[in-house]
Amino acid sequence: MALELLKLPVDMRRACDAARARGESVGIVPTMGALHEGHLSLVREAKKRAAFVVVTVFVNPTQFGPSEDFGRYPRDLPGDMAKVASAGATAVFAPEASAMYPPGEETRVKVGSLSVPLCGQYRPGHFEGVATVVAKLFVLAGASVAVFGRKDYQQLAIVRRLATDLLFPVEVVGHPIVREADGLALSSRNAYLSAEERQKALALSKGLTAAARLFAAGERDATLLRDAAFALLKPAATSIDYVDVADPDELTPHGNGAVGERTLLAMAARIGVTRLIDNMVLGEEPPPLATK
Ligand code: PAJ
Repeated sequence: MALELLKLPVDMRRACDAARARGESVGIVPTMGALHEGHLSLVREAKKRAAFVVVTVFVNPTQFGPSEDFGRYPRDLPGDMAKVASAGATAVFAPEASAMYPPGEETRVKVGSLSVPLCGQYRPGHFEGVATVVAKLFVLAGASVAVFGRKDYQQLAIVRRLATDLLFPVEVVGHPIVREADGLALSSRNAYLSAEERQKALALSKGLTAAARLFAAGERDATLLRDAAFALLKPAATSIDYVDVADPDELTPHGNGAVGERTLLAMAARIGVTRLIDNMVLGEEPPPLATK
C-alpha cells in the first residue's frame, strides 16, 4: 500500500480514526526527520505492535533553545518518506509549525522533577517543548502504542510519565539504542561531524564501555564509574555538559556513594560544535562495544 503523506492535523486525526474504524490498531513513532537506521528500527518495532503505523516528521521549534540548531537541523522529507515506507510505515505526518502551534498559542505541558537533572540543567525549556508536542501528537493519533528510543533516555522517562499523568491510553515502548559497528550511537546530528570529529565522537561509547567493564568486575563506587567514562571523554570533547551516574527510574544523580545493581550512566558533550548524548543502564544492557 502506498505511503500516505498527511500535512494537516485534521487529516492526521481522520486517517487514524479511519484506521481504528477498520479495526486496525494505531502505532505512532514521533521523529524530527533526517531519519537513520535508529529511527527505522523504531518503525519496525511499531509495525510488530500495530497495523497502522504513522511516523511523524516535525522539527519542533519549542524544544530548541535560542542558540541551538533549529535553523540548520537537517531536513529531507522525500528521503524520509522512502525510508519509512520500506520499514513498514503506513503514513507520515509532516505538519507546518503554524498548524501545530496556532496563532496566539500559549499553552505548554509543564514537566516535573524528571526534567530537572541531566540534560534539563543545560537545555532550559527543552523538555517542556518535547512534552507539549508529544501530547499534541498523542491527541491527534489516539494511538494505542508509541515507540521511543532509549538514546534519549530522559525523554523516554518523561514521555512515560506524561502518558500516565495525562491519562493517554497509549503504551509507551522504549527501544534499545542502535549503534554503528564501532559503537557510535546513530543520531541525525552525526551529519554535522567532520571525519576527524566522527573519530573523536567514539569517546562517548568508549567511555560507557569502560565504565561497564568496571561495573561488570564488581565496581559500585559512583565516582569511580563516572571517572572511568569521563577520562575517555575529556581529551576528545570540546566541552562536557555532564557525565552522571543516576537512578534509572527517578533520574536523580547518585552522589559519591555506592550505586545499585541497575544504574544509569548518561553523558552529553560537544565534539567540535556538535552536542552529542549517549547512555546505558549498567547491570541491564550490554555495553556498546563487546568487552574482551
Ligand atoms: P529525534 O531526535 O528525531 O528522535 C526520534 C526518536 O528516535 C526518539 O525516540 C529517539 O530516542 C529515537 N532515536 C534516535 N536515535 C536513535 C538510536 N540511535 N537508536 C534508537 N533510537 C533512536 O527525539 C526526538 O526526535 C524529538 O524530541 C521528538 C520526540 C520527536 C519530539 O519532537
